[in-house]
Amino acid sequence: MTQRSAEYQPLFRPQDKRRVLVVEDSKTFSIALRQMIEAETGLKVTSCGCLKDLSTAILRDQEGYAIAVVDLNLPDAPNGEALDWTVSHGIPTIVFTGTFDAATRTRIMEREVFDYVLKDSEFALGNLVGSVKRALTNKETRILVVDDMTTTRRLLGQMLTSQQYSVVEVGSGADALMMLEQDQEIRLVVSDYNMPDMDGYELARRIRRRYPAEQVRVIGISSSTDRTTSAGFLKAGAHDFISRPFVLEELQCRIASNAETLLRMRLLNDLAWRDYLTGLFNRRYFFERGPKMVAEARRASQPTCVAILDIDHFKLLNDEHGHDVGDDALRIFADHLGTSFEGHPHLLARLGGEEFALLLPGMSESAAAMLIEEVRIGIAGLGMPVRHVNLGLTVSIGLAVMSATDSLDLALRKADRALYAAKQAGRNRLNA
Ligand code: GH3
Ligand code: MG
Repeated sequence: MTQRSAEYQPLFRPQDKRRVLVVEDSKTFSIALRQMIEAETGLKVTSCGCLKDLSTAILRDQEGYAIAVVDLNLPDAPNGEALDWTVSHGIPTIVFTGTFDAATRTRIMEREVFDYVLKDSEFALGNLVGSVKRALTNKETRILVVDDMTTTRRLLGQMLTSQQYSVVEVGSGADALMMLEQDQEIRLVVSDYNMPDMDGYELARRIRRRYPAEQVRVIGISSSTDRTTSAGFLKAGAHDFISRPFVLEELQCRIASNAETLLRMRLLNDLAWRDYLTGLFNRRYFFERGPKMVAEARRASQPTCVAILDIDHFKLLNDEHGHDVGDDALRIFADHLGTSFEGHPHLLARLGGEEFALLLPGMSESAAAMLIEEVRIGIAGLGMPVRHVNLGLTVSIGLAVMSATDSLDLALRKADRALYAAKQAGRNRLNA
């Protein structure tokens, strides 16, 4: 089974500045929605009670609206005009409505809305907030659509794009396997059954052989009326099946439930493998993934370097500014390290406290020393401002190049000895 080299990215992203637009004339609903959405998504809500307010809100918009929640019946817009406004301004929209019939459904569906939620029970608000959260997280799920028929492929791609997913399309099973190799962010494959080079079953089987289910899930689709088609897909390792022509709500729900399972798995992985304070990998992941990266480099006859980075006089910093500032400093320092090594194959982890480990596979000692030295000088120059106070933070680093037989453990001990010498020699320096 292939271990995809893409690392799990943490779900928490830099602060999203966009707002959520709520267009609702009932004050009670509007206030409750604002409170729930702000508490559960962390995004600020702009509330509008009528179409006039909505047009002003759209004109004044600075950061963009991530999603709009729109009531179909407003005092100055009784026929869903507010929905036309948000949709025509390219804002993904969830309809929140008390009236629902076949004609309303058709109207809503024609606008390619993200979702609709009925105000028909005490669960309505919870359902709506759930839908808002999905609209915000769906872009985290990249879906590969596989179908040799361009028109049907495009149509499905478009449906998924309006569901805010990140979508990639290919026209054959072979292209799908190649795309999965190239684009390690793909998590869900939605494949047609009938394709000339390889049918959907075969593709599902090959995907299952190469990737574990927590990395890539497969959903089969077919217009066949033969019910054994769905069974065939499931037997071949697919997780779900959707019949064509699609009932939009069914498609949405099935994709959403698979995407949610993937996100939950990722959250669990994050809990097991990430450090809670900095979001970097933890010691456990470093020793789980590190030896595999070393082995890959050895197979390619390339060297690997290991470094330990330890913040200088961190205890003093805690004593002087308090533990909370110390925590902030660790977060900012970790972010800085993360960005500094982007673009180079590497594995960075917080070993514990103010100590970080760095693995640089395929890099010679001189190249590693040059790269790390640049980072060290950058940190010393920056001084690490936290809460407007320049902490004057510096870092000492021990570097070791791995011999052909060194275990990761041994290489880290060598790096640790070099680090000790760097501290003895006066700190704020790299020692190899
Ligand atoms: P040196 O330059 O020799 O490395 O000295 P130091 O003070 O950095 O190292 P020492 O090992 O003496 O102290 C490390 C301090 O880091 C002690 C501990 O309280 C603090 N620390 C460890 N983990 C955390 C954390 O998660 N948050 C904060 N704020 N402090 C932490
Ligand atoms: Mg220290």
